Amino acid sequence: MSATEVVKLYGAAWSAYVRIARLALEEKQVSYGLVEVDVFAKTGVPQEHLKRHPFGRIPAFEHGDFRLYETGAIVRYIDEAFPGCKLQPTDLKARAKMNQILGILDAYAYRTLVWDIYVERVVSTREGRLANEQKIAAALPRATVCLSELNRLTDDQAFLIGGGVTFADLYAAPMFACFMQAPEAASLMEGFEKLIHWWQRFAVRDSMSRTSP
Ligand SMILES: N[C@@H](CCC(=O)N[C@@H](CS)C(=O)NCC(=O)O)C(=O)O
Repeated sequence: MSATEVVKLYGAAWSAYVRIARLALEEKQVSYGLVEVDVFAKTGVPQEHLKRHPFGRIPAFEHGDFRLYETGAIVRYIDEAFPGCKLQPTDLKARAKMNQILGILDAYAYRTLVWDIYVERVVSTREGRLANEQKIAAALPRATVCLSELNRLTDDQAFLIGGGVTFADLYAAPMFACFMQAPEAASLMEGFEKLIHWWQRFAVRDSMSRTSP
């Protein structure tokens, strides 16, 4: 497969997972097209999208006639198929810590920070519906565990792990871009200085402005 074949990402700009894949493409300077898919359409997930992603999620990815879904598989493929900076540390322990952070973000932080806090507080207001306060209150202690663990695991160098961008930054940044809009974020982040500094540096990166929803 040639690195010059057309790259397409199917999804929506608002999606945190789509943004992770876009950040990988941007950081590797791969040109790609974003094809809009509305997985929350009143008529359900479009049939043609279910052929790309039988679980009806976004993103789905194409490179020439090679198709993939699941963000973890997509970003690893992008990193290995295209030239440019490497997004996975070569050092064994750094790579293990990066993978641990990805696990935390996938399994705990996405649901807690994005759905239970950001969507419930920020998106609900935008859509004119009442926030589910119980859901938010239940999420706060879980959010503290997520933030405290991310703060503990980060090296406090230029990026979350080490001196170069890794998947850890690409996964965390879209989730933080949502979460930090919630008024709850300011007090939840208090004391997590390493994480605060990382976010201040990463939020203004070019790849972040180019993928801003
Ligand atoms: N395990 C999937 C998760 C992707 C995911 O949850 N995407 C969200 C948008 S950020 C989605 O498609 N939500 C639609 C739904 O929940 O029905 C991946 O890693 O790609």
